[in-house]
Amino acid sequence: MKALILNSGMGTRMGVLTSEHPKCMTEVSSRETILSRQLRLLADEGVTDVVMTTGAFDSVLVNYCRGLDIPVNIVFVNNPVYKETNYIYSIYCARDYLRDEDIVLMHGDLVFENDVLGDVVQSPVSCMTVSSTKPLPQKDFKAVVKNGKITAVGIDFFNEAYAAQPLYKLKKEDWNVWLDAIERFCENGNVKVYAENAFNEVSDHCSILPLDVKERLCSEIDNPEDLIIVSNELKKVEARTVYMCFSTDILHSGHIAIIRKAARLGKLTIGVLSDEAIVSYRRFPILPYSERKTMFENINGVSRVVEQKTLSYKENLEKYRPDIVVHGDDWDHGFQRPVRDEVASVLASYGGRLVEFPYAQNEAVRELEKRAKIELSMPDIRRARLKKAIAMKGTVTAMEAHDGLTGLIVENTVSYQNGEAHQFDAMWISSLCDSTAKGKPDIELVDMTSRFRTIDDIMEVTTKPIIFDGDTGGLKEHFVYTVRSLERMGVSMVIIEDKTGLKKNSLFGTEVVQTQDDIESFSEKIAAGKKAQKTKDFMICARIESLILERGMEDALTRAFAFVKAGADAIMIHSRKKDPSEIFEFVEKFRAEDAMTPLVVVPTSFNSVKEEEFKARGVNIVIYANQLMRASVPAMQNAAKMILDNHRAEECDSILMPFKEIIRLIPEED
Ligand code: SPV
Ligand code: MG
Repeated sequence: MKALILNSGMGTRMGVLTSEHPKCMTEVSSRETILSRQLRLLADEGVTDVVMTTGAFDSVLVNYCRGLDIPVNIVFVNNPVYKETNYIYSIYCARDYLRDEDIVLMHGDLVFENDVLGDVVQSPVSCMTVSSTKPLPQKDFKAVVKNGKITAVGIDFFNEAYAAQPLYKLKKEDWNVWLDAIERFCENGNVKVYAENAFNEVSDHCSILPLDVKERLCSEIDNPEDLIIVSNELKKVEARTVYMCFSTDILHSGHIAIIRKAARLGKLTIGVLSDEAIVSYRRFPILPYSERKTMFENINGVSRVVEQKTLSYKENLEKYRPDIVVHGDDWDHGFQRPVRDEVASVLASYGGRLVEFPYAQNEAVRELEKRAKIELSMPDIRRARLKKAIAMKGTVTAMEAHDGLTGLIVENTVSYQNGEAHQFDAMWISSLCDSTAKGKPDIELVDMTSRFRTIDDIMEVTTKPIIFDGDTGGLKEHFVYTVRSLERMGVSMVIIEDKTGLKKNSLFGTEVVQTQDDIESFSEKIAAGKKAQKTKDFMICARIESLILERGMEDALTRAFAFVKAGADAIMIHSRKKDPSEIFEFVEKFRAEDAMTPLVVVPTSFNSVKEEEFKARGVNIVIYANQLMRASVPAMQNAAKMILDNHRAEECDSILMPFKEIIRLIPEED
C-alpha cells in the first residue's frame, strides 16, 4: 500500500505562516509539523512508500523531508503548473506511481489522530473519513451517502451529506476507476477542479464507504484560526491516557495487535493482574508477576506497567483515571460482564470512555493454553506450586479428590461472583475418601501401592498441586520411601498424623481407642522424612491429634513447636468440635511464637468459618476433606432406591446428569 500526500498547494490563507515553506511544514505541536506527524503515523501503520506531490517551495519541502528521521521512502512529484491548476493535476502528474496500487490518499494539511489513520489503513474496503456528529461545514467537503456508499463529494452538497475530510483508503479496483477519470479530466484540460469532481462522475463504478470518525480529530488546517483550534485539540489527544489489563503470561499476536491499537489512542498504561488474582481467575501463572510486568514493559507503545490486584478495575481506574479503557469485546457476555459493567460505570463517573475491539480466541491461542497446562502438570512444576501459591495468596484452599473424575471437578470448578472468580488451589487426597471409594474402612488398610494409583489417576487429568493424606506415615523406615515416591510423582505435601498403632479416623475422636505417638518418636519420623527428600519444594506437614484425643491445648502447642523443630514444614491442627474456638486459640498461641510456619486446618466440623476469617487469623491451608464423596453417596443411594421403587429408571431421570452431558464430561485428547 502506498500513501499519496498532496502538497502542491500554496496555502495562501495561512498568511505569513506559509511565506517561506509549504503549509504542510507548519508546526502543530512543539515537536511536529503537520507533515512530520503524518509521515510518523504512516510509518507506525507500516505504510512506508509515499508519493508526495509538490509545488510551491518544492526544494524546501524535499530538503525538509530528507532531514526527517522517519523510516519512509518518498517519491516527490512536482506539479510545474501548481499555480494554475488544482491538485487533480498533481495526481495526474504522479499517476504512473499510483496505478494498480491500494492507496491512502490525504491532503497535506490534514491533522488526524492515530487511530483514525489506523482505521483507514486497516479498512478492508475503500473508504473516506466522514463525521456523523460534526456539523456540516459551509465551505468544506461534504460526502453524499446513499445506501451506505459515497456517491458524491464536494462543497455544494447538503442533502444526505456528512462532513467529510480528504483522507481516503482506496482499494486499487476503485482507485483505478477514479484515476482513469482524473486522467480524462486533465487530458481534456479540466485541471482547475477538485479530483473529487472526477470521482463524482464515476462513483457508480466505485465502492467507497464512509468511515465515521465521529468526534475524533480529523481536520484540515486552512488558516491561522484552524491552526490554533487543531493544535489545541491535538494537545488533548496527545495527553490522553489509556488503560488495559492483562492476565496472560503467554503473549501472542492478538495481544500485540490490541496493544498497538490501544497505544494509538493515547499514553498506554497496562495493568498486570497480580499473581493472587490470576491464580483464582484462570490458572496458575507460568510466569510470576514480576516477570509478566517486565514482559509488558518491553513492548513498544507501552508507557507504564502497574499492578492490578483484583479482577475488578475499580481501584486502578480511580487511582489513574485513564481517559480510555480498552478491552476485547469478548467480555460483554459471560462471567466478565459484571467487571465490564463496573468499568463502564466508573468511567462514566468522570467522563472516561470504553473502547472495545473485536476479540476472539483462535486455534493458536487455544494450543498455547493447552501447552501451558501440560507444563503445569509436570512433576517438578506441580510440586513447587503449593509453596508458591501460599506465598502468592497467603491462604490457599484444597478440595478432596479420590479419582480422576473428582480430580477434574476440583480442577475445573469455578465460582464467579461479582466479577471475581474463585477456584480451589489444590487437591487433597484423603485417606477417608480413598478408602471409602473402595468400600474399605479408613484404617491404613488401603496400601500405598493402591493410594499411589489414585494419585496417578488424578495427576493424569489435572494440573493442580496435591496434598496427600499420609495417615500415620507408617514405620519411620517405610515413611522415607513414601516421601521419595510422593516427591518423584510431583506431590507437594504429605500430612502425617501423630498417631501410632491401628489408626482410626479422627472424626471418631475418643469413641474408639486411638494412640498418640510420643513427641520424640514422631519427631524422628519427621526428621527422617526431611532427610530423605531430594527437592526443596516438597513439604512434610505434622498433624497434631491432641485436641481430637482431648489431651489439651498445652499438649497440642508443645507438640507443634517440637515438630517444627524436628523439621516439619507445616502444622495441621485438627478438631472435631463444631465450635471453632479451640482451633482459633491454637492458631493464636502458635502464631504468637511462630509467624512463618504454615498452618493447616480441616474444617469438617467447624464448617461455619469462612476462608477470609481463617486467613485473617493466620491459617495458610484450608482443606475441604470429604465433601465430594459425601455429596455423591446420597445421590447414588437415591438413584438406586428410585429404580428399585419404580422397577424402571424413567422416574430417576430427573435427578440424573443427561446422557448427552455425561458422554461429553470428559474431554478427549486429540
Ligand atoms: C481424611 O480426610 O482422611 C482425613 C481428615 O484424615 S479427617 O477425616 O477429618 O480425619
Ligand atoms: Mg485421613
